[in-house]
Amino acid sequence: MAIIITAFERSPDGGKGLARDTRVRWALEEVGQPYEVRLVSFRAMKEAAHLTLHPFGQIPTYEEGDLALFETGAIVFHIAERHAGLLPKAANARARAITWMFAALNTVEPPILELGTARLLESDKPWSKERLPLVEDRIRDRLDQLSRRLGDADWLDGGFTAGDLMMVSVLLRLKKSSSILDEYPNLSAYVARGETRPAYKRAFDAQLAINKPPPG
Ligand SMILES: N[C@@H](CCC(=O)N[C@@H](CS)C(=O)NCC(=O)O)C(=O)O
Repeated sequence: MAIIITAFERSPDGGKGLARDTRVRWALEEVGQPYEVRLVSFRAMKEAAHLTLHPFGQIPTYEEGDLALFETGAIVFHIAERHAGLLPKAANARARAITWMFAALNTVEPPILELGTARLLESDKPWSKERLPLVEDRIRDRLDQLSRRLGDADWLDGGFTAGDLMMVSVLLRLKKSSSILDEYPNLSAYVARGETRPAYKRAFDAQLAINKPPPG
């Protein structure tokens, strides 16, 4: 059954791979599943047809036959459950990999997203300059802990899993927007390891092909 995902017709990041369809593409590439992409404009995302797929009017969505999903955590988990390659077979290792997916989305991503909000939406506020270092320190708190846990391992728990896919995806936003990640050489190397995976490269190139600015 054909898999169809949605992505921005024109991503605000101009193809840096930060739009969340990239992590879904990456998961599909890791498990070798072909997929189609339906591009949506910002306006179409808020219209009824898209809202039936995604109640919050966002991308990405995932359709497969009569199944429609939203939320990248749920989508990547679904892909990982259905196809070999992203979750270990052993029950406990599998549960731990899923735990890392949640940790990426619920514990590490929020302070990173907060930095974007602080910079983009609050920079004109009189308190913005004072608040920014606090927001950055909340990211450091999480990265200190993550860095300690990763240590000198390649991946968070044995071999590469959907937990790493999600964690690397989350950290990539930081790499492309701040120098904080550079303070953690093992996390920088971890992200670079993710980026060099052939499946990530294919996912990145596919989204770039849509968003590349026209020459000249
Ligand atoms: N928690 C959601 C977040 C989805 C999300 O924020 N999507 C962004 C693109 S990466 C979006 O559609 N932004 C446009 C909007 O919210 O209007 C997920 O992980 O899928």
